Amino acid sequence: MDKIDLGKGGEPRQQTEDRDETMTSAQGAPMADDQNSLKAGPRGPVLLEDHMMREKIFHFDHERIPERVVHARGYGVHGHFELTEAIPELSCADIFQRVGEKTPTFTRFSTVAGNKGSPDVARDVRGFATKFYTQEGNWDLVGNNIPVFFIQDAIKFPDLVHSVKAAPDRGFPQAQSAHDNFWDFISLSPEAVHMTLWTMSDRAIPRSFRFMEGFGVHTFRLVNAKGKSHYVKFHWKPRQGLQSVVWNEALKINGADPDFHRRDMWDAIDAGDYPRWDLGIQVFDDDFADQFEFDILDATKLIPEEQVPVRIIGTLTLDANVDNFFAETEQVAFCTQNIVRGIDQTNDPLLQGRNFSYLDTQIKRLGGPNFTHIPINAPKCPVRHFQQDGHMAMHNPKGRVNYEPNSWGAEGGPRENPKLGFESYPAEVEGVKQRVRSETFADHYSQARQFWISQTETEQRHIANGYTFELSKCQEERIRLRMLSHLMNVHDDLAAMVAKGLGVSDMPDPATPARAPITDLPPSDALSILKNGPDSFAGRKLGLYVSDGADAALVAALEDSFEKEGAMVAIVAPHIQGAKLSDGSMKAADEKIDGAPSVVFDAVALVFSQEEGKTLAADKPSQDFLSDAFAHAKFIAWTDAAKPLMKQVGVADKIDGGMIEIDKGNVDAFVTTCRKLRFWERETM
Ligand code: HDE
Repeated sequence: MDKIDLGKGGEPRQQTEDRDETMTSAQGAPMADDQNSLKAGPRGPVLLEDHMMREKIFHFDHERIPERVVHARGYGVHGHFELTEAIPELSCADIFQRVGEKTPTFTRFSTVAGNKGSPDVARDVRGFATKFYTQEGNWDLVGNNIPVFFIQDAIKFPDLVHSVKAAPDRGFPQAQSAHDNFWDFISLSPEAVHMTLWTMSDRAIPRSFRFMEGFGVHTFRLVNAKGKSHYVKFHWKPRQGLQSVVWNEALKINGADPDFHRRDMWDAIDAGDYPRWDLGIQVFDDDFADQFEFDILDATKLIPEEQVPVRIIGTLTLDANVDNFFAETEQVAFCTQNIVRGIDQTNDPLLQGRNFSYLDTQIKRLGGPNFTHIPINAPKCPVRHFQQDGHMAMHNPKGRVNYEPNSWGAEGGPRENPKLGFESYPAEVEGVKQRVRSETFADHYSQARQFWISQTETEQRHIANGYTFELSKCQEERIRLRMLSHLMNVHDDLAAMVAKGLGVSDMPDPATPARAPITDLPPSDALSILKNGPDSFAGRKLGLYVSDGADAALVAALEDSFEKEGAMVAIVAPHIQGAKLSDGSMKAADEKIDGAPSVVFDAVALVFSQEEGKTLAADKPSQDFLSDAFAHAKFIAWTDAAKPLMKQVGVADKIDGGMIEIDKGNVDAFVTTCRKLRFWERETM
């Protein structure tokens, strides 16, 4: 049993059993009644004297902190990083020295534009920020799921963000870029065109956080113990493979389950299916930087993996959900300036601006300079310095010495350590002070074209549809045409597809490039999702729709095979109580059909009895379940009893390679079929 330490002048007093469970005020005073305020008579006015009520309501009034100005909606999880290849020749960072060593981490995934309560599957960039609690201090890799950015100079960030977020007069649109202000800004900022190829692609509507890549975006430095520097780009490669949803599906998921991504992460970790990413580095030197077609300091460009291969040096495993969303996910404060010895900054003007912004915004958001005392932000290595006081100071050193140099010997506190301490790489700097954009940042289209030609036809179609959808939400023709004039510089096919989608027959003149000619670069497979999809159904979810009287052996075989594959199976039934199967057993349902549209599953199976099959054919949610699964190119397993429903939604005479008639004998074949992402051929049939 805990003792209450009364501190100086008091003997610790034994707690009583009663006291252990007793609710108290914030001052520790036991509460007798938390249901009624203090009144003058049963029907009289509430007394100002009621300190219990006032304290409780005062605290509630102050429960909220400002949401992040961008990346407000996020989801954090704990994990660890394990080094698989030491790189002392490249970096003296402690985390990169000992193979097999595990470093604790906290990762927060996020959307960018939407408010804290916005839906998860908005078309947007995803943040992928990881705090490594290394033995030599916290290192934050604050990345995105897209390797390039919209702008080249941090001074444009407030404009970019204002343009994408709700318009200041009307306070909408929320969590989307499909509107005039965004495309007005983009079409006036050609440097952003490359990034929009990515955001119009399915990368911006990931199936879940587990199936997306992460990128540090900027070029950083690795510095070894001898002070030698190499440039580096950081990559996260998901062991789960890459996977996205389709746009019509995303729109419906947002209605069916606005928490789709966070629920997916929570469920996977809760079930022990821990997602993993390999940490890759692209390392290069000044010689490469000098001969590379683009400026390595320009964050609107990437370095193709064919030019500098990604070397895997470790693995991130996310293995624990948070205990308290506010304390951990909301209060975590990432910052690009949190780097450790062996890792350093470069002159990328976007990165330099970020280094100012993150610390600045944390002070406002978390209320003062002591947010490093909050457990989620506190380093797990010793922290010793002379910073003191301020709001909510939690670490208050004892003793009289709070400055240095000092001559107090051992009681004089911490000292600098030139052997261990952080040293900035002594890069040479010279130049005339001027407000300019480097000429070397001027090619805005070549890598956009490279991205386009690296996609499969299916992906190209989705990108063109993405632009068409978004630009169709722009009411100003001048904005639609201006954007089209940029797409003409990217690729004729893309421009033609979007023009057709918009109904534009009179093409505008192509935009005048800041630098010509636009170069034809070779395709890069790493840029495609479909060329890097998973090779199993593991981690994905089958929606197994069963009715009363459904073949119990078939239901069991499906559950068994999908679980062996490492997949999840959700039982959907007409009633939440479940379905009585052919053998008389009761199969409990995870979801009632109305609450589990097929958009929340990766593949579906329809296992009905003949009689129920006829009834369900007339049921609207059942019709939507099948017709959406079909429209979203999903794999569908069906039995003869599902025929009336198939006829009803008009797919009975469209049976294709993605629709498998199943019985107990070919369940494994259905699993194998589902390993592919979708039956994409259906989209063009
Ligand atoms: Fe951020 N960004 N950003 N950003 N960013 C923030 O910091 C900013 C940029 C990214 O889960 C803010 O604590 C500027 C690129 C992530 O808590 C803010 C510029 C990349 C997160 C900020 C950029 C990112 C943020 C808002 C242009 C990918 C969420 C709240 C120079 C490499 C971290 C906060 C989390 C958050 C500023 C551009 C990633 C305002 C000025 C490029 C993942 O400080």
